[in-house]
Amino acid sequence: MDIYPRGYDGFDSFPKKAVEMPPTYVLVIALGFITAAAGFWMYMGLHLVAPVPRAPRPTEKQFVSILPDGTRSTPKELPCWIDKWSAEKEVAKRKTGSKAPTTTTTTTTPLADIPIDEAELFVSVVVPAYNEEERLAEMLEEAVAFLQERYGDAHAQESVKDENENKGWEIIIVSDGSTDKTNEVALNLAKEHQLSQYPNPATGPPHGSIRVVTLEKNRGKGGAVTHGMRHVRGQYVVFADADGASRFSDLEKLVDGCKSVEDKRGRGVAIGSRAHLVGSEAVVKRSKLRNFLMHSFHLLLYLLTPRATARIKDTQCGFKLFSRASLPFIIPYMHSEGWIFDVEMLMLAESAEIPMVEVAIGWKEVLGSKLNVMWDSLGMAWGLAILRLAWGLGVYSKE
Ligand SMILES: Nc1nc2c(ncn2[C@@H]2O[C@H](COP(=O)(O)OP(=O)(O)OP(=O)(O)O)[C@@H](O)[C@H]2O)c(=O)[nH]1
Ligand SMILES: [Mg+2]
Repeated sequence: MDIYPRGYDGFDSFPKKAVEMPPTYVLVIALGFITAAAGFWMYMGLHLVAPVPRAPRPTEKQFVSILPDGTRSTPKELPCWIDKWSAEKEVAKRKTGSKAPTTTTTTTTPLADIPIDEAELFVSVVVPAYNEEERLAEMLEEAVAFLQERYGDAHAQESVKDENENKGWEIIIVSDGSTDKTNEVALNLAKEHQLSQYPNPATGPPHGSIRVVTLEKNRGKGGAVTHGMRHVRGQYVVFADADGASRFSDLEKLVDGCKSVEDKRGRGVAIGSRAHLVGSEAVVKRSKLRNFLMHSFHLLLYLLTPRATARIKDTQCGFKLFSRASLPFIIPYMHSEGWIFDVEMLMLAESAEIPMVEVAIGWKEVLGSKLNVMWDSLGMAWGLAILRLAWGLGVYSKE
């Protein structure tokens, strides 16, 4: 049976008269509304997805080291330049009623001039370590041997310090919620070195050249490095991977590079770079996928980051050095917990007009990488986009 009226061919429009379009100005207003709503929800969404670093827990502000008698210390309070600096900044803000510095005006605002505690030693090394019982000891051996030879005992007699003020070092190992024997390995090594290889100080503060800090819960490399850098005592601060991939003695090159670019306020950043190794056996031997992802990431960086950061050839190298004066312009404003934190550090340095220099360093492939090439690359691309948007749209600020 035919259920449609006679003459209906299935393509009739209803109503039969032509559809009237609204006037153009209505369309423009509607489009404006839709764009504003999309922008609003994107902005709100950004608030939800942009990482917010968790506050350190009380035990995370403590360290364990080896005492002169070879026993393990009880947990002791870590010095924390940033707490004091933040408190002073708050007071200054309230007094002057001035606004906190914003990205490009940082160098001219008085708040930015609040100094941090003076350095107590020449160089601090921050080592993020997540389940590194296998790889850490070798890295520490190399680092301690170099530091001790080049920068001497952290507790050297005053006269030795006077001779050469580039004296004293510390290593802060930030065990990032490790579930293996990372802490044991670090403390055992501290014990061996402090008791056998080098003389105990007759007087002065107890040994503490290697400090082990434990994060209760895994944060990610960025979180661990940032945490360690809140507690450094050095005039220069370098972070280095626990796998010992970078040649540790190149630290001296980083120090020299940093000194050569420092501004009048002593601010400078030296970035270890493996860019000169592209094309070498170590890089060529990597899988095609890894090299492809590396190039894609470089392109993304070039497109998404501001000029000075975009010019850096190797943003991801785990060997970067900061002068102490640079720290208050970078560390308090860090958000990234994962692998993309290096880029945030460089963007912050750039926004505060801190001079940066890339320094070629030696580097070797070390087995046991924790990087999942596919997933971590996607995570980094996502992290970079969020980071850029969050800084660009004011979700992150230097308040
Ligand atoms: N704190 C923390 N550190 C991590 C985490 N994953 C890796 N690391 C540390 O980051 C550093 C570098 O890790 P690797 O696994 O060597 O990764 P990578 O050097 O970027 O990659 P490769 O070039 O393949 O070696 C090491 O010191 C690790 O212990 C993590 O979840 N948390
Ligand atoms: Mg590595």
